[in-house]
This record gives sequence, C-alpha cells and structure tokens, in this order.
Amino acid sequence: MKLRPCRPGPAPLSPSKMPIEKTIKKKLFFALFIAVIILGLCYFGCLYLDKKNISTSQAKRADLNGNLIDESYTLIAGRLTIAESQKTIWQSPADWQIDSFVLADANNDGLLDLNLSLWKPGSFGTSKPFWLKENDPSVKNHFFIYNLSGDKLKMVWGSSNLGAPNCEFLIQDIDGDSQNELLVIEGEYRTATACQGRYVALWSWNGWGFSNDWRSGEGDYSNLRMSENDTGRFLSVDHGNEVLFFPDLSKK
Ligand SMILES: [Ca+2]
Ligand SMILES: [Ca+2]
Ligand SMILES: [Ca+2]
Repeated sequence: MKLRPCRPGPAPLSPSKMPIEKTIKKKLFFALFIAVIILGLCYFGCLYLDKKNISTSQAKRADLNGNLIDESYTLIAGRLTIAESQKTIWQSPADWQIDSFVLADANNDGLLDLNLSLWKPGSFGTSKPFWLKENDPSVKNHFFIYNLSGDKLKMVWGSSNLGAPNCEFLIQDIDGDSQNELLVIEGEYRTATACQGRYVALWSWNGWGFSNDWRSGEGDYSNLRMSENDTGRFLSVDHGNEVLFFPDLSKK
C-alpha cells in the first residue's frame, strides 16, 4: 500500500495574532450586548412613560394660598413645580411621576386644592399607618390632595395604592348641588400600553375620604371632558366610536 503524504493544513495562527482576534470578537460581542440592552431599556422605558401619560405637560395659575398673588403650577415630564413671584415654593419628589393635576375644591371646604394623580413606589410614603411594618415598594397610582398655606403644602388627603389606576380625572359639580364630585376613568395595571380606560366612576367627598356613588359597565373609555350645547355645560366621555353624556351615560 502506498501511503500518500499528508497535505499541509492552514498555517497555524501565530501566538500573538490569536489573542488579538479573540479580543476583537469579545469586544464586538460585548458592544452588541450593550446595544441590545440599551435598545431594550429605551423600548420598555417608552412603554412605561406612555403607560403613565408622563409625556404630557400642564401649566396653570391660581392663588391657592390666598395672598392675592397667583402661583404658577408647571408639570413637565412628570415633575410638578410650584412658584410664586419667580420663587420656587415646591417641587415634587424625584421618585414621583405625576400624570396630571387639577386645581379645584375636591373636599368642598371653600378652598381650592391641588389634586394630583401620581405614580410612586411604596403604598403610603410619609403617611404609612403605624400598625403596618412593611411598605409595598411597587410603583402604583395614587391620588393626593393638598392645600397651600403660605409657602407650605399641607396634605388634605392621600390614597394608598389605588386598586385600579386613574387614567383621567375631573373635579366638577355634575349634579348642580353646589358640591363638587370626583369623576375618574379607571384603567388596569396590567395593560402594557397607554392607560386603557375600562370604567367611569363617580366619587363624592364624605368628610374623611371619597365614597363611590356610581361606576359604569366595562368598556373602552377616554377623553373625559366638559362639553357645551344650547342647554348648558355637561360632562361627556368617548366610548369607542361613540360619545356618552353624563349623568346617565346615554347617547344623545
Ligand atoms: Ca398666592
Ligand atoms: Ca378644598
Ligand atoms: Ca355636586
């Protein structure tokens, strides 16, 4: 038997070249990994902001502390700043994300209140009941009401974690009895996109908190607003492609 000579294989990499290629590959892989992580964070960050309607901004002026000088209330990127005569009185904590605010008398005591719909970690914050040792660290929706006294905010009422997040809210006297009601569109925590309104609910101040007077059937609600026609002003809400009107949520 005739033995063939072995063909020479490819020349082995020089000991100095192989580590360089490996290093480059490692760096490329690491850069790709970091890029994927950043893109993922951006995507979920956008979903998070969109879900909580944080991109909205609001600006209002009113005299809540009664010194005849209007304060400015400016909400930008989830952070509220209150200023009077160019001096900042208060800024919301960095770990709060405020969806929206309304300046209205929620508890019907004759004083305008600052009403906030906000997201924050921890169920109770500074008002945690003494008998509870654990604070829920998950980020949930809350409804807080403040008065402004001088240059200090004083809490009138603050919810713990709401059972369902408020997508939108209004404070109006909708039945003409000179007492304001709180009207909200309630969503769900589990929705991954913008707050999807599932119910409309009517609440009234009972002296120490809010009592639920009415809740709609489940649906697709949005754009809670005051409307006007020949007979006066009234509340309306979009329900899919329809517009429903309060107080009976009928189509007109
Ligand atoms: Ca003032
Ligand atoms: Ca009030
Ligand atoms: Ca009323």
